[in-house]
Amino acid sequence: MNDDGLTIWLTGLSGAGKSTIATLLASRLIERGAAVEILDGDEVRTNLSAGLGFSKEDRDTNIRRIGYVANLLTRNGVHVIVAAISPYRAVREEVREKIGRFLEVYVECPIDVLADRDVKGLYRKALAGQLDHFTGVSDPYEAPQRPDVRVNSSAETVEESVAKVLIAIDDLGQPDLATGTDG
Ligand code: ADX
Repeated sequence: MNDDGLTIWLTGLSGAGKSTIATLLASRLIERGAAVEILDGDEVRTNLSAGLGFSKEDRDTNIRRIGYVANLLTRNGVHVIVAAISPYRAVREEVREKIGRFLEVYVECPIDVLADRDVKGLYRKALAGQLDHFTGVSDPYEAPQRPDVRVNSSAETVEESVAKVLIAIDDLGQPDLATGTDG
């Protein structure tokens, strides 16, 4: 593994598996000798973004803050794994352009599966009309159109999803292979 940092940005609905994938991916990268940090939406919102809500403006602010920290770490050789819904395409593109070494991973899961799992009980409330601005039910989610990696937690295991991300990371680090040259 080379010494360049990288931001691996997991976007997807609440409960889709972003944090679970982030945790296993972090272990795999640490095993390979990388310096790794996870920036998880739920945790960021209890400190760096404490006080922010779920309006478009507050979510965009949250994503810009996460992007700012991810950029600082990435340029110092850290592999940063972001796990945040990040529902708006424009601000995702903005942070991608700032950071440069960036992989966008779309963590997909059908909404009916999420509503069945409903670990936090939020889907039930949102579907009953008791929770405004809940992503995917009463608030928008702009899915990536060309993510670098697409994983699906209703169709594959966490191990399989993480393996896909690791392949994409390896492809980034091997430009000769990616361009098909053999020099
Ligand atoms: S983001 O939109 O700004 O990227 P973030 O990932 O930080 O969101 O936080 C999402 C978490 O906040 C969810 O996993 C869920 O636990 C909680 N949450 C509370 N209210 C909402 C809501 N209205 N929409 C989405 N998530 C919510």
